Amino acid sequence: MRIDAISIFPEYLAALDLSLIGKARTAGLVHLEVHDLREFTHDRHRTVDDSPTGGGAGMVMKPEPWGEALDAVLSRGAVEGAGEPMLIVPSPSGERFTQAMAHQLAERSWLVFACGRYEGIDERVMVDAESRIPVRRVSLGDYVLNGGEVAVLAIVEAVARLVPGVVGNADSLVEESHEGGLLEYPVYTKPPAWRELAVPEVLLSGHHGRIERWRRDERLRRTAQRRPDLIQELDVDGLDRADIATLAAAGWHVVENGATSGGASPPRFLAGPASVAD
Ligand code: JEE
Repeated sequence: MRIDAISIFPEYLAALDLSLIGKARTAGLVHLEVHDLREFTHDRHRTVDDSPTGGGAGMVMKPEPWGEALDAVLSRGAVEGAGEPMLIVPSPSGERFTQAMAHQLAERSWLVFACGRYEGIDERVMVDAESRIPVRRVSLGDYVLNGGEVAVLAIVEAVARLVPGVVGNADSLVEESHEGGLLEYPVYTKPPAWRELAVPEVLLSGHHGRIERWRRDERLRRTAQRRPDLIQELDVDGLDRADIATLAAAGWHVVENGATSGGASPPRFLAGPASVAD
């Protein structure tokens, strides 16, 4: 996979050379190039921003350096046989970045990231790029960052570890694919007692079936506690009797939707402590 990233803070993206991306890079699995947007300016002050047309607070990134930077990066990658590019533009108003999106991006041979700063990039840059290549505006989450660089660090790390051969332990990716909409179970290592805190007895029992059951119960309890949105999305048909008992103890009960006709079994869903009848 080839990755190009354009930023006015290229040193910010140097962190990608560390972590697992560094290894992926030396192994030739990921080819990363970071570009300084200011190299594509022509004035003495290397200006990349200007006031917002129509008024408003802050500054906006000018389209001309972005247009030239993207033209240069795209023509270079094409010559070097990078395949079909996709432009990713981090934005507070983008679609939410998810693990599902990470998997989609990991399928592509070439990703180009445009890191904005200030109040963002003149919209025409994305519209112009969209006339030639697919463009996705992506948000890390509902909080405000100062620019796109941190989002690029997160997205590249999440995507690159899905590229075959990058993550050392292939088993962890297999395990991740079985996570099925629940949070993780808690993990422990030696020593079995530390600062008067014991590792849960069951994990030392060597009893595989009991360990699996305990871990699943922990996942259900933690998800019920912290992420009711994920419980709401669970497929009730995929739950066993022990799951249903654990969820009931956590305040989530299976409810049958009576308003169904015919012989088909009525749809069932989970109703929680805070679920509002409508
Ligand atoms: C890219 C510039 C800073 C701050 C205006 C008006 C936005 C831009 N999850 C995420 N949060 N923030 C970003 C992100 C922030 C960026 C850029 C991504 C480029 N900035 C910036 C404020 C504003 N605000 C009120 O609503 C919120 C615009 C991001 C990602 N990915």
